[in-house]
Amino acid sequence: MMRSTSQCLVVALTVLLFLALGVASTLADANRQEVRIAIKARAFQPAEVTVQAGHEVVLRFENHDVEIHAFVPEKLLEGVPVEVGGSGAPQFGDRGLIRLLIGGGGRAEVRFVPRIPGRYRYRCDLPGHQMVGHIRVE
Ligand SMILES: [Cu+2]
Repeated sequence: MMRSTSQCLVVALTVLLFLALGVASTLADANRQEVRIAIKARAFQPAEVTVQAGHEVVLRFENHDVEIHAFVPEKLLEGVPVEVGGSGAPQFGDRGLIRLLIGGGGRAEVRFVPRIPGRYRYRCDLPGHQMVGHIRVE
């Protein structure tokens, strides 16, 4: 009886160890990609960035304009878990992040793991802005 209890304990501890290692490796994704996108004079710069599928991406938006802008992903983040940080104001819908407002001089970051390769459009939907950018997932 004692023996099987200690065997169970060893198995349980081993499972916990693997879980902990898994969590740690997720938190410290060695292939995490940080992408800086400046917003200046009603334009996303650079207008296109490339990231790798399957690894965490951190999009860092820096709004250098005085006016407010928005990050509106068209398909990229549909059904994708997203973490938003910084001074942005995110709006979520049934299928995830639909819009992130970034005030004048503001900074905001969007973390997610892209899964499906493709070239995804995003835009700023504020009246008259006509700002478009692309995120290529390879
Ligand atoms: Cu704008």
